[in-house]
Amino acid sequence: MSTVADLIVRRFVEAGVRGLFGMPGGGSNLDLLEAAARADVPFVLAHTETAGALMASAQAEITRAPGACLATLGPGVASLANGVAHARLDRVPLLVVTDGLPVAARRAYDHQALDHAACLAPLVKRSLLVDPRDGGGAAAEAIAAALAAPPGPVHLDCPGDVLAVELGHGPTGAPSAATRATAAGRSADLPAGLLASARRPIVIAGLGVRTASEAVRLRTLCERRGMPALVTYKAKGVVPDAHPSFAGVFTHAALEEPFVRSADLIVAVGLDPVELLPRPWTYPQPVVACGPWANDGRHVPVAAQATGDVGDLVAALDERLPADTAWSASEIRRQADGQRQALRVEAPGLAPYRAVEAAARAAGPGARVTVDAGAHMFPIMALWPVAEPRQLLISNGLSTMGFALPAAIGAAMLDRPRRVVALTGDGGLLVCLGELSTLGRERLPVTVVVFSDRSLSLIRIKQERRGHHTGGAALGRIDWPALARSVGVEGTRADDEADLEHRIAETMTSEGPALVEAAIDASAYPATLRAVRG
Ligand SMILES: Cc1ncc(C[n+]2csc(CCOP(=O)(O)OP(=O)(O)O)c2C)c(N)n1
Ligand SMILES: [Mg+2]
Repeated sequence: MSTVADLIVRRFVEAGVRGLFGMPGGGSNLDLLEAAARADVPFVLAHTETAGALMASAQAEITRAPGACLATLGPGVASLANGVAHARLDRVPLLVVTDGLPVAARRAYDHQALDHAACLAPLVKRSLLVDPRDGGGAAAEAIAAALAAPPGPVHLDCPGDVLAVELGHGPTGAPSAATRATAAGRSADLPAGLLASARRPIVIAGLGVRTASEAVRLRTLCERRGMPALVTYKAKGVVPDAHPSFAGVFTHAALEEPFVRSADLIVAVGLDPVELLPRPWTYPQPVVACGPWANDGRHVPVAAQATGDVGDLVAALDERLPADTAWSASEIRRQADGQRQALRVEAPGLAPYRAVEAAARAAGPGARVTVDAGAHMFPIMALWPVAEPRQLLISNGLSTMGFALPAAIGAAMLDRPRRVVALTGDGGLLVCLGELSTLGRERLPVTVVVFSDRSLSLIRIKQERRGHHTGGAALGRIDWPALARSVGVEGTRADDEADLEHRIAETMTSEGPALVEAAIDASAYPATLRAVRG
């Protein structure tokens, strides 16, 4: 005899869910855990609900199927907020299952009682209350809503007594569609005349174009006509850094601006303005946009746009763009090299860019990598070469700290032999420090590289620019290797480039988790930030 919990888990598995993450409470969460164990769905105990949501989101980004996390009632729901916010603004299909008081008690008591749907309302696409009579309908509905373009988080609230209800052998609702359905690309909306008359068109690829086959089509489109492509942070790898059309990263900042201005048409493919810095769009060139969902034009005004299957739309662009463009290969290479060179800011000690390049050499081209928010992110995003979409994971719509380690844990759970490198600031690692213990406990193949500067450097720079005191940005002394070892993670520290490369390379062949502290010299960051953002 199966229960409502079994049915929910079955629906999740049919949709491609590969694990369950979070901090359980004592009600319906426990029925879900039992059902997950019966179905061989691994559960990973996280130490904050937000970290659980980030682990699940990383899996969803990689598999493109939904991720799943759970939380208890009241404090669990409140503690989910930042992880669910990431799924919302980074367009991740996440299923968020919460516990609750039994149905009859819901309105009778105040202890731990919060209005779950209201707490999560600004963050989720939908909130559904699970009712045992609906035969699993809520789970199927949640999956469909999470995957619908643009993908995002959906909440399933499970009162304490509903998941253990036995279903008998009666109807169990229709199975959910396991894959996302994307409407065929409406290529008729792409303006043939505007596209055909371009002499210097550029592509800006964003988070909406991230399947391997879409990426191949887009690269071919650019290659054929010698057309440059910039990628947003979440689209790193769509056009690989080593590709002849690669012209650098696009964050809507000073670094790429002169190059973008030298184009006569901007072709935005899967570009979602959620990834762009909040500055007015001042480019005068027409923007032709295409992607799986529409651009509302508030931030990036579009001359024309088409939505639907990105592969279809890229094929339509291929028919409409001129066979040849006025770009030269050396011009594109100069731009990509120039961007990298601008980020190579020296410092008397271990310059952050040197730490990034040493880590990238040690990790090798195939490593999956996760990146946190902070000053260290700038040289990483410009200098870490990425060959495939979703090989590098970052929170960029939300840009939250405390992302890299939980995301690396979720990613490592998917294909264990493949090592994941988590690149994080010291402040960001402190935000999710409990997950170092998760890493040690689960013995996952993750190398955490801590850009250790005892400071919230990005904030400190902004304080200095204003002539403010910098006290609030200083971190206390931390013995990172000792801290790592205390929770079962191998820990070492490196003070120079060669030592860092060697120590990271050593971890790449070990089986268990490791942390390498890179003692970087943060004095390079003010010039780095100026180079990127002006
Ligand atoms: C949850 C969260 N809180 C605050 C911020 C604002 N913020 C962005 S970067 C940063 C400092 C990051 O410090 P650290 O991780 O040490 O990286 P560093 O800048 O030193 O490289 C802060 C506080 C944020 N993005 N996310
Ligand atoms: Mg720091």
